[in-house]
Amino acid sequence: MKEKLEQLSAEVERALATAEDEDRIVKVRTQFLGRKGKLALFIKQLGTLPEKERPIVGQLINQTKNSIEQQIDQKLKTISEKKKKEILQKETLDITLPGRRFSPGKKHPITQVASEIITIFTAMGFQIAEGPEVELDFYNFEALNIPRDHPARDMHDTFYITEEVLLRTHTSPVQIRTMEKLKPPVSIISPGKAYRRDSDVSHTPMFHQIEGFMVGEAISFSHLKGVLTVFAHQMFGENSAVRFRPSFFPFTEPSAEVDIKCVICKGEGCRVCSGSGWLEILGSGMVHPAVFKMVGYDPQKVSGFAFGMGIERIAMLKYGIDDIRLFFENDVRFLQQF
Ligand code: 2NM
Repeated sequence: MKEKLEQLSAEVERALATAEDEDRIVKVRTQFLGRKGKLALFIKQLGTLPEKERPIVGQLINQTKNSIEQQIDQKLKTISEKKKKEILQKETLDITLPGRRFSPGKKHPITQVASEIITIFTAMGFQIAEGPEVELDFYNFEALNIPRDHPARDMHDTFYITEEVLLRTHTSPVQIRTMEKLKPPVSIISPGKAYRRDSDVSHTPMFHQIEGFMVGEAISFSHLKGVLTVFAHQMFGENSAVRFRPSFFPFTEPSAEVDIKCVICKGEGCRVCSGSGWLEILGSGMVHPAVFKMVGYDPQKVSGFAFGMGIERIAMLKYGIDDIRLFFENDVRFLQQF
């Protein structure tokens, strides 16, 4: 009996030697220690032994049982430690490796230039006004002294929705709406989108504008020159020469366009400035008395200047960009440069 129990112990040892995972070891346990296992057969035989031998053999069986249990526990422990080691090895994190690069987004160049322009004017005391992009013919044209037969009202320039409703072709209607609401003195800029049926290297059907006006009791052309010269210098550098060239707009009289010395050729004359040595940056003028009458201002009492510029155009001149469509393609290789 004792020999057989020792054989059983040895058998367990051999079975465990080839068992490499927990499932197999659990099977070994059932095989030897289970209710119908090999050790159970010994316990069953206990009853057939002479009464004197029973306690001794019983003890022997118990010892064998304990030894088998120990062997199995030991093996389980070894396997679980081996597994843990493998997991640690596999999940090793090399904290000396460089991190994943991520590039933070940035503002669109048009937004950046718009903010710059807005900052320059708000620093000079201008307030910001906004208004609808879908406008009435009255605010977009009529109130601005643009007569029915003016070419700017041509179907080729304006997106009409109905006969009286259209997409604003400039942000001037915001100025009209503001003058209707506020009494002078008032100085406002109106940044926003404008729409024209036009498309080439320097025109897109939607573009951005900033217009502005300053109206009060004795606002003169000198104020216009002073404010717009400050703007040109802050936008393009204190050294950029500025000139005021006579022009025409239905809503201003007199009117002037503002040029700066060509940023490309410094005035020598090149392809960008068409050989003139100058670049137009904005339009301006003294608000027409007819416009004041439209908004209920007395042209005998108040005067003022107004101006308007395309943000894309300013951005193109500032950064030397020759195709306006680049601003609308949203190619990150272009956008990342600003
Ligand atoms: C320009 C040029 C000249 C302008 C005039 C007005 C208003 F409403 F006050 F009469 N707003 N903007 C104006 C004047 C716009 O853009 C080239």
